Amino acid sequence: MNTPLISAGALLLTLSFSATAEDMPGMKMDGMNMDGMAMESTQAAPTASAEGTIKAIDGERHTVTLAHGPVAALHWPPMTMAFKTTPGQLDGLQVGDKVAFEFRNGNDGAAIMSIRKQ
Ligand SMILES: [Cu+2]
Repeated sequence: MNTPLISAGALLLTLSFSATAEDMPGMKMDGMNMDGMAMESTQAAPTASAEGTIKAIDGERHTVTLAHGPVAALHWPPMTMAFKTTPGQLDGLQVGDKVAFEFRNGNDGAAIMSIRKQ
């Protein structure tokens, strides 16, 4: 009679992992090359969230420039700055959109973890 419970638990774990992977479309899990190491340092940085307005989108460099409000978690004042993105994160978004987003501020810059239109 325990089997259904165990299966449900395993399913929940699987779903959790799937959700995490979807949040980070470009994430490679091998961690053995330079990209993997860079990702790892970014991943270790704390996640912060903020709201802002899209000022520019650079499809070649995969960055989005956001005029964002204060970020209390990082003691940041409001400012305009570029964030790294992964392919697909900006689908459906355009300059002028007001957005809410989460990012990690790693050693090599700030990277968007998730972003959505408000
Ligand atoms: Cu900033």
